[in-house]
Amino acid sequence: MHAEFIVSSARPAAFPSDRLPEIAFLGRSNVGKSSLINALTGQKGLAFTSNTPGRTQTINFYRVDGAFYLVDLPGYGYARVPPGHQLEWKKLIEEYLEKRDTLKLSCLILDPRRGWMDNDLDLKRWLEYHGRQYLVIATKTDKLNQSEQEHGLRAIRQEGTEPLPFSALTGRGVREIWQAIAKILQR
Ligand SMILES: Nc1nc2c(ncn2[C@@H]2O[C@H](COP(=O)(O)OP(=O)(O)O)[C@@H](O)[C@H]2O)c(=O)[nH]1
Ligand SMILES: [Mg+2]
Repeated sequence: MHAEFIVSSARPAAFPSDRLPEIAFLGRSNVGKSSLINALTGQKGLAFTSNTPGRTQTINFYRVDGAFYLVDLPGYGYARVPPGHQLEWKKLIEEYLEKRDTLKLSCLILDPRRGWMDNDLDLKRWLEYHGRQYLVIATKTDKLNQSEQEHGLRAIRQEGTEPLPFSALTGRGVREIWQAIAKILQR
């Protein structure tokens, strides 16, 4: 598999226009979106990861095998971002999620230590309202012991979705996520 960075932009006019299918990754700042993309592709430096969240207000497109895109969306819910930026974030994300007709699947990434936060739930309801297909991923499971994991996953199920357990550190869940993506791309 070969993945390559294509473009980072906040302007829809600059997004790829080759109409390949897209798989988007959504979640709070610092939840682990970029790490997940790196783990999926097996390319550590592909998506930019950082400990200073809330910086990226652009949408990053990575093309895999010239066949489809993995799309890293800007994170939300970072308290230190000024309110004006949160509005910009909302506009950018909602426009992408609502209008992008090449979007086939949205992966909503949660931290099972925190479970559903208000912004996550807003996004989940938004995706459902707009009839968008989505997959919930519980990441950083390596940070939890067995009973903490069970507790965290159970709390996520309360909202009627089965989370897919993942760890960028151990590679747990990589195969299952690819299976879910392959199923969508086959249609
Ligand atoms: N232990 C552990 N740390 C992770 C995992 N995924 C991400 N991280 C760390 O969490 C921080 C934020 O990750 P990043 O991918 O940049 O999050 P993003 O803001 O959602 O793109 C980084 O320090 C990562 O190394 C994981 O599965 N396990
Ligand atoms: Mg990131």
